[in-house]
Amino acid sequence: MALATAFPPGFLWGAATSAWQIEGSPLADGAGPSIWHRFAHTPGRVADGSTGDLACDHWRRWPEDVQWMKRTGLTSYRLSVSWSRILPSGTGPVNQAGLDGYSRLIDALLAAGIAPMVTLYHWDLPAALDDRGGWLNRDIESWFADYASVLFDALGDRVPLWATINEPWVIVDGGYLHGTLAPGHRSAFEAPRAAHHVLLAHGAAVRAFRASRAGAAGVGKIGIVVNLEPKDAATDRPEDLAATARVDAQFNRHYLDALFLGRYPDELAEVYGMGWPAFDPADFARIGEPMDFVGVNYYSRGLTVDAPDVWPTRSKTVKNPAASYTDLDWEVYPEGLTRVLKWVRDRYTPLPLYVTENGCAMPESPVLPPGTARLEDLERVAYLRSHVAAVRDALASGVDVRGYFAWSLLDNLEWGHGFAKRFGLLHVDHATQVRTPKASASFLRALATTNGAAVDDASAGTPELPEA
Ligand code: IFM
Repeated sequence: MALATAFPPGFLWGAATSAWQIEGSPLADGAGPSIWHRFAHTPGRVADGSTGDLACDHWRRWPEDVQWMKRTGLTSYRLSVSWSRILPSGTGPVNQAGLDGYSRLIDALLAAGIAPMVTLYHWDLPAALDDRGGWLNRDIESWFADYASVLFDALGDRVPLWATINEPWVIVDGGYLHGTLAPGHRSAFEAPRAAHHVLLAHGAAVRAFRASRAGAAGVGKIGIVVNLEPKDAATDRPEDLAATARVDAQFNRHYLDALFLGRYPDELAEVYGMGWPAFDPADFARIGEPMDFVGVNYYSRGLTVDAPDVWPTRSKTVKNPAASYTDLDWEVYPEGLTRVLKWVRDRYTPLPLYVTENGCAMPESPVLPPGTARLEDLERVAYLRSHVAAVRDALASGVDVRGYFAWSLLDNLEWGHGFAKRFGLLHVDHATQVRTPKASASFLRALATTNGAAVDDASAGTPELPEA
């Protein structure tokens, strides 16, 4: 007898990845270097000295990886395209070999019954554009729209879901405010300008989509992906409440307020001080170009206290002694996912939402004992189960959620942390490139094959994956 499910028909069960984190071969087939190629080759920038030169070797092993997706039962797969594979200099001539690589992958996904969601930008800006100012140059609004148009023209007939930008907060906070991610700048003057240009570029890509053949014909949908995290004050001291409002503005509201309310939160002037510019009010109409869905990446929450010495938000996250934490020291807090989904609906928009990333890094060995057929990552299964239940709670309160994507298909390059932090449904031995399924892959398969009913089935995740 089929189990009852609370998930609507057609709900997508997927996994997500990004180009730089898995592809490897960054300069193959005519590609130009990206800022991540440069950054990772700069000594001291990536914790364990890892580069994307091999990563998960997905650029060459994609047929095998599609087989793994099939075995995992995915109904959708979220990938990103590397801009400098398509336009090696960021603008100008198209590199057909790069385009062909993604085109083949999309055909293989469709043949396997897996709907692709394609992200246009997941942090790997062409290095040539960084040389022209990168996200600090307002011309990036048209550079990005031109790049997006190449993809819409080439792939638009086959891609049902497009995401313009992945996680604007990370692009800005890591890349331009704290310098922990490429291109590694640290400036309260640059960060708000980079953020504004990211948002303008998003709006321009949405307009380019509507003007494209596929977009004009109503083929495919387009949205943005934001990372959200409830910020909760650790106490009710007025200082902690004010600090929480500042960091909530800087993390959560900065981008969605601009996209849906046509303004920036007041607290940002306080956070960025002298760095905060006067923006042209007319820009908000360009930013707020109507889109079709919002993607929400959710991992954790931030329990917040006032911290006068912490630049520039004067706030910091503290530990919850009652909670468990992942290998990245992120609090496991599933109810936060229900909260952010409801919050987006209540504060911003009734548009369909997708959980475009959710998952956890857990301490797992880089090398498995010989003969290991499967890794029993039961903590990850518990994490995914509780978060899928949180999505069900959001659905029960009327939020229009259309899909859930686990981060990530493969153990991959976790940016500045290198290979040390493992998020995969499949274990990857980075010396041999052997993929070994984890129990979480079986759990995702159970979710996909029961349309979510397996969330209540304690044995889901036990069976081995079937052969392809
Ligand atoms: O690995 C990242 C991904 O690239 C973007 N979202 C968060 C993930 C885990 O840190």
